[in-house]
Amino acid sequence: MTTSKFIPLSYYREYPPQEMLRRAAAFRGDMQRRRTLRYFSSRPVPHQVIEECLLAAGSAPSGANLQPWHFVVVTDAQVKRQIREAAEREEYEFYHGGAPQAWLDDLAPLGTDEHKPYLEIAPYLIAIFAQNYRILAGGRRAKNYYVTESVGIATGMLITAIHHAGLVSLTHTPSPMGFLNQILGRPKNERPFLLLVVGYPADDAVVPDIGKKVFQDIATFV
Ligand code: IYR
Repeated sequence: MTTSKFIPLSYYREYPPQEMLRRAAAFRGDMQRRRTLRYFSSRPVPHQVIEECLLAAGSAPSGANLQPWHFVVVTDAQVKRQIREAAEREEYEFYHGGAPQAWLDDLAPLGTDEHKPYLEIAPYLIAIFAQNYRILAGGRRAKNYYVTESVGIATGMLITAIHHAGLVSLTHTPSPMGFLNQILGRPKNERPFLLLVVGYPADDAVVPDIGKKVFQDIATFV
């Protein structure tokens, strides 16, 4: 058994209650301005910004701190085209008989279809992979824990970091997305989790006129 080593909690910051409330409310307001976008500009975004956002995502909590994620940042036009073509093939199936009518009805307010031009227009596609298991130094497999929860939390933090930086994103989930392993050369232990499209909004970007649930419908104090 390895013995654990502990160090003092030196990074924590407490705020006086009023300041705490001001911060919480300001953050809430800022988060409520985030919108998922489907209309991107091709304007370049500095690599360093994306790197900072990925480091923020990488600070997420994870099962046994095994950090079972890998982020592939795609900027190459050729690779983006391959991803768009593969995604649109899958999406065509989805929108033309693959998806049950009830699902298509639920999606109607979003105005989505099989056309995904933003996969080539946006400066960055971030393919997020979940590592279902680990390969140890000797080649043996070892378990990861709470993989979906861990990668979901990291992805949420990435979306938050991207918004905080002043960029927009789209959580895109072509299904199935096994083609991402093939195109991006990722190993068998990695399962494509989500494709995040990142950049500036197009000048004429629009968003669906939809809202979020009110507090009483999302939370209960007991
Ligand atoms: N993956 C498809 C369909 C889709 C599904 C859900 I659930 C959404 O919230 C949005 C879209 C697509 O990207 O069009």
